[in-house]
Amino acid sequence: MGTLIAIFALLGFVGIEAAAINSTWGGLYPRESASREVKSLDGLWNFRLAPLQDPDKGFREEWYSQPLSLSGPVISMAVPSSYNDVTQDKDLRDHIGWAWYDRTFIVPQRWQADKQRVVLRLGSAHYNAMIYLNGKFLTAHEGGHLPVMAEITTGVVYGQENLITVAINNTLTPTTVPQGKIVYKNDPTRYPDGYFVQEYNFDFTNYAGIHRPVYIYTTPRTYIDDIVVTTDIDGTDGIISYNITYESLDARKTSLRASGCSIKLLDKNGAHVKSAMGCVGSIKVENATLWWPYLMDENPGYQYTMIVAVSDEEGNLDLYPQKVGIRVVGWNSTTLTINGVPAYLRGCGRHEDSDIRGKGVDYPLIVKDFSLLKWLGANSFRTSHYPYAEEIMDMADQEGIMIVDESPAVGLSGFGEELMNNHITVMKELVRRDKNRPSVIMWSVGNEPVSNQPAAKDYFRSVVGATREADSTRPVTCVLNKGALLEFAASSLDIILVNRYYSWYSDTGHLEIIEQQTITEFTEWHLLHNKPVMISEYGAGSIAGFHQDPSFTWTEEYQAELMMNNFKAFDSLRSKGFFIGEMIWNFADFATPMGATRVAGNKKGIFTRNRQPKLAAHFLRSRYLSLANATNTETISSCAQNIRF
Ligand code: GCB
Repeated sequence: MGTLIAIFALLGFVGIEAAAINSTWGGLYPRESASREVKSLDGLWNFRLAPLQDPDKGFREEWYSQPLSLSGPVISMAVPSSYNDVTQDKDLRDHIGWAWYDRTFIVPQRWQADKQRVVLRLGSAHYNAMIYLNGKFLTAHEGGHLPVMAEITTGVVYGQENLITVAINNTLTPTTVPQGKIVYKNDPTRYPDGYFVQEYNFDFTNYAGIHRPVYIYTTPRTYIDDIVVTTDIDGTDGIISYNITYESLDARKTSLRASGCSIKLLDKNGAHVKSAMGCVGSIKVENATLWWPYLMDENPGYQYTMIVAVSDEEGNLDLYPQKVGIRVVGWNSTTLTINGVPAYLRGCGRHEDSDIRGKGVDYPLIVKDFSLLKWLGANSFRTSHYPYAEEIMDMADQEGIMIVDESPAVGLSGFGEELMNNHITVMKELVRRDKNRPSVIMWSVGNEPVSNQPAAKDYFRSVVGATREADSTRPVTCVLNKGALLEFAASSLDIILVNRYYSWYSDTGHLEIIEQQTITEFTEWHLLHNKPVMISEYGAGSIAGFHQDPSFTWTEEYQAELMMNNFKAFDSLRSKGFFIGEMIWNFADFATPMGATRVAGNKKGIFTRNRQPKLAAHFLRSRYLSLANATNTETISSCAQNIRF
C-alpha cells in the first residue's frame, strides 16, 4: 500500500483529472493559411526538476503560479529536445518523476482586435503532461508521442507577456501505454531510505521532455475542426471523398449553412484542378496522378492540396491547406496492394533517436534519415515503437515512403480493462492524427505483447476492433514474437508481422540454421491464419569497426552474413506468394539504458548512431535496389539504376 501511495505521489496526481479535458487532441496540424497565423514557442525554456524524493514539491509550492526561476534555481532547456542528454548532469539524465518547464511569450494585440480564436499545441510532451497558463491549470495529457492541444483565446493577455508552464512526468505504470513499474528497494541494509528504480519491458531509453514543436496559432471564431479524406480509383480517375467538420466559439453560429464549406483542389504545382461545395462530398479527378511509393513509380509521393474553406454567417472564411495523396491500400489472405499492384515492403525498424537531442525533433536529422532511406532503396519503415513526429510523417508522405504506423504499446502484458481503455484511447488519437496520410498503409496496435497469455485474445479483439472502427481503409496489425502455436493476438489481425532473431538470440553463431528456421516459421504463421505475413525485425548487433574473418558475433561481417542468410529465406518465402515484406532491425544504433547486455546502446543499426554506414548497409542497399528492379516495371528499373552507388 505504501508503495502505491508513493507511485501516485511520483505521478503527482494532485486532484486534477487528466482525462476528459479535451476531445480534439491530434487534430489538424498547425499550418499557416490566409486565415491562420502560426507562432512558434520553440527555443530555450527555463527548466528544473522536482526532487526525486519529494515529487509533489512543485505542485505543493505552486511553481506554476509565477516564473519558475522564482521557485529555485533553473537552467536553460532546449525545446524541442529530450532533457536527458543535453547537460553533464547524471541526475538529469537518469531522472524519474516530474520535470518543470516555463517560458513567456507575447500574444499580438492584433489577434484580439481581429477577434481570432487562439490555440496552443505541443507536438508531444513525454509522458504525462500538466499545462498551466498564466498560473492557472489549462489542460493535461497522458501519453507521449501524440499532440496536446488547448484553446487559449480567453486565457491569454493580448499585447503583453504570458507565462506557460509545463510539468511532465516520465513515470510508467502497469496501466500506462507502454507499461512500466516503479520498484522500491526496501532493504535498508542495502539501499538508502526511499530508493526506487523504474523498470519497463523494452530496451530503448525512455527519453523525456518536450519532444516536438510548440505552437500557438489562430483561427477565425468559426473554424475548421477536422477534415477526413479517403481516396479511391476509378479507371484513370481519382475520387477524393471528404468530410469537413467545423465548430464555432459563438453559440449563435454553431449551425452554419450546409453550403458553408467549399474546396479548391490544386495540383502539386499549385495549379487549380477542380472546385467543390459542401462539407461532405467527393471530387472526381480526371486522369489523376496517383500517390505511389518510392521506386514503384517515377513520380513517387505525389500529393494534391485541398484548400478547404468554411465560412460563417457573416462570410468570414477559415482556410486550411490539406494535402491529399490519391491511393488505395488493399489486402487479402496473401497480398498487400497499393493501387491494385502487389507491394513488397523493403524497409527498416527505426527509432526517433540521436545524440544530445534524444527523441527531440531535429530537421537536419529528418533530411539525413530520408536521404539514407532512399540511398538504401527502402520503400517503407515502421514507426517502432510509438507514433513519430508529424514533421517526419510529412516527409514520408512527400517522398513516397510507406509507413506501418505503430502505437506506443510495446511489450504489454496483463491485459486488464484499464490498460485496454487507455490503449484504445491512444489508437483513436493516433488515427485522428494520421488518418489523412497517404504514407500510412497499416496501423500497428503494438509491438511484442506477451500474447501467449490467454487474456490477450479478448484484449486484442477489442483494441483491433476499435482501430478498425476508427479507420476501415487500412489493415491492422500487431507485431508479434511469441511462437505461432501458442499465441492469442494473431487471429484478430489483418496482416501478421513477426520479429525473429535466429542465430542471434537463439542458436547464436549458427548462421547456417537461419534459412531453414525462417522458412518453417513464416510458412507456419500463414498456414495457421491464412493471412499475409512479413518479418518486421531480424538482425544482429555489430560494433562499427569490429572486423573478423571468418565472421564472429558483434563484427560487421557477422551482421552482414546474418542478413544474407535471411535473404535466402525471404526469397524462398516470396516465391510461395504470402510473404509481403522484410524490415531489418535497426536502421541506426540507438540509446538504451545502462545494462550488461547492451554495449553503450543497441548496436543492431546498419548505420551508426551518427548515420554512417556499416558493412551491412551496403549489402542491404544492393538487395533493396535489385528487389526494386525485380518487382517493378521497365521504367521503374531505370530510375533505380540511376541511383549512385
Ligand atoms: C525486439 C524488440 C526491439 C529490440 C530488439 C533487440 O524484439 O522489438 O525493440 O530492440 O528486439 O535488439 O533486442
